[in-house]
Order: sequence, then structure tokens, then C-alpha cells
Amino acid sequence: ANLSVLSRAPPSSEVMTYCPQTSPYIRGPIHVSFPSGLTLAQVQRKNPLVVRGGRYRPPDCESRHRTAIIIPHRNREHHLKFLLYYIHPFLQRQQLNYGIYIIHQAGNYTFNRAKLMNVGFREAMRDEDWDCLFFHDVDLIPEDDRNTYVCDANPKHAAIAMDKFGYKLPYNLYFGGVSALTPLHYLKMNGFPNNYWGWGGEDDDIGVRVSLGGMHITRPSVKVGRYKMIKHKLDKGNDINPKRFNMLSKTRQSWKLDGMNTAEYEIISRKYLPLYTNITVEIGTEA
Ligand code: UDH
Repeated sequence: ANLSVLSRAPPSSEVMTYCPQTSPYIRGPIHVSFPSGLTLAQVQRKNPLVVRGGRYRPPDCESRHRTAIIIPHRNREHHLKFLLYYIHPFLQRQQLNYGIYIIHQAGNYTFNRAKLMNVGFREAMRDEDWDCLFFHDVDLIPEDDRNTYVCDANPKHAAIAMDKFGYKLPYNLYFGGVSALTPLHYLKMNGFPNNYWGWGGEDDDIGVRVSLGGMHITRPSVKVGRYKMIKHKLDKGNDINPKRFNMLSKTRQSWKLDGMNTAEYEIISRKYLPLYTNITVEIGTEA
């Protein structure tokens, strides 16, 4: 036996019990603003219990949930700073065992949000047996901590009410922004498509995959699933994808042939930073 571990085990009277079903630290609405001059060092100081790789577990009870946050990224460091500032305390108030993953697309070739999610899924699952993955745009800040970052029995679209859409769902099948799937959900729908390069379409493809995988979309209430988007313009290297409507009309034929089962990429680096795990990946170019 590993004696160093045994000697650190707490006496049996102090064995950790599960956290309560509902966290006592949840407060409800969050006022979101963007303080100028915020630094990552400040975020680190405000979150002393977050450890290497952006990991956390409640200090006083055993969490009921293991959630990985997967964030597709390139050239949005200023958004990432604000997201980390809000999301770490948010997840801690929910008493989650969590980890934050930034999936950073290497190079200057056209951005591919959905393929980066496939990378995030596979690479996060190498670290830990996560029971829920939150696929999360970098520019969306949750405005209510009753929007719990845990999975449902079906894939959950969490960003139901975004400020840019007047805090309403823009259309029924919308699955963009923030969504939550278990590993089983993810594999049932063969993950996300790899072939949507540039802006648009991939989130609708993912929404269709949910039903093709024999599942349906669940959502929190509009009162709770509120998000503020950090305003920005379309990025360089992420032009609107003109093929998106044509591709979307073929999801039914393509979903089993393209997805998690065909995601090819090369990991450039994996860094366990103080507030997140950064995975830089080469995802190639359009066929
Ligand atoms: N992302 C990056 N870097 C990029 C592009 C996208 O990190 O260069 C990530 C980031 O997590 C972002 C997500 O991909 O939140 C989605 O991309 P987006 O923010 O460009 O998409 P969204 O629809 O923004 O939220 C639309 C901006 C205005 C476009 C108007 C087109 N009609």
C-alpha cells in the first residue's frame, strides 16, 4: 500500500460526505460588468482553491458532479480573462468538481469551432472520467448561478436567453453558445461535425444530430439561462461560411460519416496553467 497516502487519510469520523443536492452558496442573479484593467493574476488571487490546470473540488464535501468546461479559442484573450473571472466563482458556488479546458486552434487557417469541441471532448476525457461536458463560447457570461453546470437526461442547451437576442430563444432548434452533454450523449450523436469551417451552421448541425441520435434538447428556464455576450465583431479568419445551408440540408446523410469517429488532429502542446488547461491543436484545413 502507498503509506504516504494512508497517513494523510482523514480519521474515519471526518470522511467526506456528499454535498447537498442544492448548494447553499447559490445566490441567483449576477451583476455582470467588465472591469477595466482586470488581470489574470487578480483572478488567480480571488480563487485560491483553484489548482493547476484550472481544477477545483469543494473543500468540505464530496461533489455530486464532475463537469469539464470546453472552450474553443483563438485570439480572444481579453474575453477569456472576463469569462474566467466570472466562471470560477460561479462553478465553486455550485459545489462542482470541475476543470476548465481552452482548446486553442493553432495557426491562421479558418476557424473551426465544432472540430475544436471534438478535440476538447477526447482530450478532457483522457484526464478524468467527467460525467458532463459544457461546450462554452468564450464570450458568454452566465448571469444567474441557478443555471447549474450539470447534465440532464438529454443534451441541454443552456444559453436559452442571451442579451443579444433580447433574452429570448432566437428559434426552437437553436443549440449555440453553451450546451451540456454527457459522454454517452456525445457518442450517441457521433460528436460534432468536423467540416464546418468559418462562421455559422455548425450549431444547427449539432442540434439536428441530437435528434438523429435519438435524443431531444432540454433547456433551463429563460429566467435562469441568461447570458451576457461580450460585444465583438466577426473575427479575422472566421468568415461567414457560405456552404452552411447546403451542408445543413445533408446532416442526415453525413452525421455518421463525419464526427467524433473521424476527428483527426495533432496536439501541439498541453499546458496545465493556474486557471485553465490550455490545449493547442493543429486541426488541419478544409478538404
Ligand atoms: N472563437 C474564437 N476565435 C475566433 C472565432 C471564434 O475564439 O477567431 C470562438 C469563441 O469561443 C467564440 C466562439 O468561437 O465565442 C463563437 O464564435 P463567434 O463569437 O464569432 O460567434 P458569434 O455568433 O458572434 O457568437 C457573432 C459575431 C457577429 C457576427 C455577425 C454575422 N452575421
